Amino acid sequence: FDFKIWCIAAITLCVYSCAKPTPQASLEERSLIPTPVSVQALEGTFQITSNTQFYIQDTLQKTTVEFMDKLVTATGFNLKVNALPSSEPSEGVVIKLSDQVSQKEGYALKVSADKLVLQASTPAGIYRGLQTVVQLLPSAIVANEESPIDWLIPAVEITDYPLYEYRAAMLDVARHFFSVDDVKKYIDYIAAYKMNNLHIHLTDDQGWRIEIKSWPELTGIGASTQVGGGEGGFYTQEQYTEIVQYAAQRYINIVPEIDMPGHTNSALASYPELNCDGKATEPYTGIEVGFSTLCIDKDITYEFIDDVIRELAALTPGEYIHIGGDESHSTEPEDFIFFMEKAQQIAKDHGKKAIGWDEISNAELLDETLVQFWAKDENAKAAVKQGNKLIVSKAAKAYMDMKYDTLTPIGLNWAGLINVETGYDWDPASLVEGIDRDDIYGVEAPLWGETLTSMRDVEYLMFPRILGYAEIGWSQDSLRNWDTYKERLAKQHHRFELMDINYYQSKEIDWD
Ligand code: TNX
Repeated sequence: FDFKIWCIAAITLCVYSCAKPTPQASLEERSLIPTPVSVQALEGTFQITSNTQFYIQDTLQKTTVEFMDKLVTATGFNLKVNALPSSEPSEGVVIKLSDQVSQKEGYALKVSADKLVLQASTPAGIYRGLQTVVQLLPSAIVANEESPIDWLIPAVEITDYPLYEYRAAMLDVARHFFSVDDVKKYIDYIAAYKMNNLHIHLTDDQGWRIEIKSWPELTGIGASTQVGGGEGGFYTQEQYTEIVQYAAQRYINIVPEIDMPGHTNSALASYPELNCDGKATEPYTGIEVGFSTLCIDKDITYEFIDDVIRELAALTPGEYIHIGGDESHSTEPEDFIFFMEKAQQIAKDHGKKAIGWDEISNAELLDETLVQFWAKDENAKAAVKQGNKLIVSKAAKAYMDMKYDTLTPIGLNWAGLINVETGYDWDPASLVEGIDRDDIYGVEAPLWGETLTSMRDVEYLMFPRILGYAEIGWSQDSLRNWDTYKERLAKQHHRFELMDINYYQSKEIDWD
């Protein structure tokens, strides 16, 4: 009799467990971009079900809310978030701060069959780690709707931290204006790949895009045009603050740029007194550069930039304000130097450090000024010689507005064509002789907007190259390799499609 019961029990057990094995996922089915410092595959698979318990440290509720929302939307599960108990639970998802991770944005992730533990020493590190968790989940996690699939995460142990402190993209909202919602979308895109700064090019010849209360015509007149003659637009100070806050929730800092003394026609058209001849210029809707300059000899010029930087600094929590300095072909060289030295000091007076395009290293740099290397090796070297650090954005490698190939319908080609491989396969620390990793603060991929009239256009030039720039900034150079990157990138297109991203389907990639 006992034997019979034992048999029945054994058979029942077997029927249940053999007929319904826990589904498995393997790490090969997923792809991580940027590639982490260390990834160790483990046995087993973690499954998120409607019963999975989430234990999240109190102070991390805000950091994890976007992730939890995504998870609830995609799984359709009514997931529960619990406080983190003092003795760590033996199963479920645990997200907590811990001093076991030392790097500021680093994180440690351990996934086993029963448990997922994500830890970091800062909320930013947790946020970066969550982007890895999203990539370890099935692609359907990024969809804005429920999918009835098994939510599997392959068991793995990951330690990770960034190579460069500053990893950024730039959006030019001056040549064509982009709305607050568009900018938020752009922020979401770069946040997914662990970038931590968004540089917004707020002013140029064709448009002034930020409200400055002490100089209202900047937006009254200066904002009313764009390339091709459209109606332009600008952000009110409240809207700018909304962008800053949206970015901050994703641990992204905003670097606002007021480009000067060139690229200033929109200001010169708004206020006659800023012109040396006292006459306002006409609004400009073409795409030439180098024809405009603030009047270097007038006191009012410095009152103007003092007001602009004061108001902008008050709205900007980050350490940096970008003061431009590129292509000032209508400014005398000595005037340019005089002006850029003053502009750095004005930024400093308002508690900010300056960033300037590489021409700025012709001037005497303040110790904390960063130089954005886009054009000339000599300028980059001159900056390093002065002891200043670089943001590397070399146009021929990192300009997302360059066409991929001759058939690309939008974009420019003055710095050459940048296909996916060219955009990925370079090292910022070996571009210029004598410039090493220690001279480099970070990497930025600018997207200039002369030819971009919609978010579809933005997406087309951004995807997939942005993933490569994110990896260049984050991943150890010794772990980067075009052949393996290409395979990882090939797996990402399902996500682009689920998000309705208008990506460039490069023939260089065997899209899975
Ligand atoms: C050069 S890059 C510029 C921009 C243009 C861009 C187009 C830089 C600092 N200046 O004014 O928009 O080329 O690629």
